[in-house]
Amino acid sequence: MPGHIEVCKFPEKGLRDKVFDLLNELSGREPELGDQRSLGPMMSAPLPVSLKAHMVFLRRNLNDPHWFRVSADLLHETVAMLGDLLGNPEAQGVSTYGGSESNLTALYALREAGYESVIVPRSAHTSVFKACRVLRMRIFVADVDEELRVVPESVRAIVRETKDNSAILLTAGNTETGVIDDVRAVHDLVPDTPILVDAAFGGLIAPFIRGTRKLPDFDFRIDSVVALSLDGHKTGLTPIPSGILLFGMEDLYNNVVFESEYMGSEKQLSLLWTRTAASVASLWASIKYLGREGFEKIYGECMRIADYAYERLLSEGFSPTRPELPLICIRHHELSGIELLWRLRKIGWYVYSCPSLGGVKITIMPHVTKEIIDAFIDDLVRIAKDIRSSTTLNN
Ligand code: 0PR
Repeated sequence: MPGHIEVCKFPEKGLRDKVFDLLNELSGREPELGDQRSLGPMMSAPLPVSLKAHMVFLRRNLNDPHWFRVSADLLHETVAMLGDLLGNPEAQGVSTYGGSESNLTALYALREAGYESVIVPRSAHTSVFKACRVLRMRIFVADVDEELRVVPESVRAIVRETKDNSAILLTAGNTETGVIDDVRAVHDLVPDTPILVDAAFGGLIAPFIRGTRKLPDFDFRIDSVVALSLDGHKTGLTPIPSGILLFGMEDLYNNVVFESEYMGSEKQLSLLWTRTAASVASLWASIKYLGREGFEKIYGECMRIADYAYERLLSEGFSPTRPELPLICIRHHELSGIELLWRLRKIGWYVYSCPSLGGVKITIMPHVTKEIIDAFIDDLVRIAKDIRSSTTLNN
């Protein structure tokens, strides 16, 4: 049984239909992404229409466009809609499992184009560091400010100092504070260096809340942005897996197009061979179902709740980061973030930390209501009081 350390033999006889009951029992024992108490991950429950699309296209191979023409068309339509949203209707793109595979694929395409190193802010997602390790690319780490946003001058200094042929990778919605790197400021300082944007979190939120608040630019409207990734399973309300990597330059895209002679004359896209079309069908369905109007409504509401959480946390004596996207790192000047985190986890709050700032991270995704936030902050305040009074007693 999962969760037990024991030798598990390959069964002699099948359990037949009993496996259905076993599955029900086992899956009831752990939380689901998008549960009420799931506040850490940048994930929510999928839209029913997206889940349906996922199930329907699960057994279609996106990497065999000869037989699965419809699936291939869904990819092209999804890429076109996202390119339109993000400033380049001509963008080409591939499906990925999610943010990590997008980062790996984008960096691979750049490495093949002759870029042997990459400059990344300290706040880039760990999958970027992992990808560079796999690809044996050198990493130069740029400084970030107190919100963990890249310091553009630090990037320029690295470009000037290094003799390497470097590219830059920036984040639109980083993992710990959710802020968007000022991609335009970096472009203005080093206009000839190509920029990849990891918009796994912000790609499908920022365009929909821009009307009501000022956000840094990060998309293809900036000349040196050559690739941009975003995730359906983070903010497109799809099941996992669902990532899209867009390329603004044909040469880079061609680096992830492969021959597949034995399967016919069609090309293979991206780093995997067999790939379920569920990933794109689910995102295609979410976009068609919601449209711009639907996304604006959903993420407008997430931001309203995030602003509410920010104000209430301030009034309760915490030091939250101001939410640029619906994500907050909560700190307290006297209390350890790690202790808060473990106490919250102990009572069932599925939260993560923001280790660079020593706090607890919450993401206000579409399943998170004001009532959930109030219940969470009530618990947080109680825990903080508890820790403080036990520290006073011990002294
Ligand atoms: N880029 C950024 C900015 C990310 O925050 C992440 C993951 C990735 C790339 C990697 O994406 P994939 O996980 O799709 O490869 N951020 C998620 C988060 O912090 C990771 C995650 C997801 C963690 C689900 C826990 C979890 O239950 O929410």
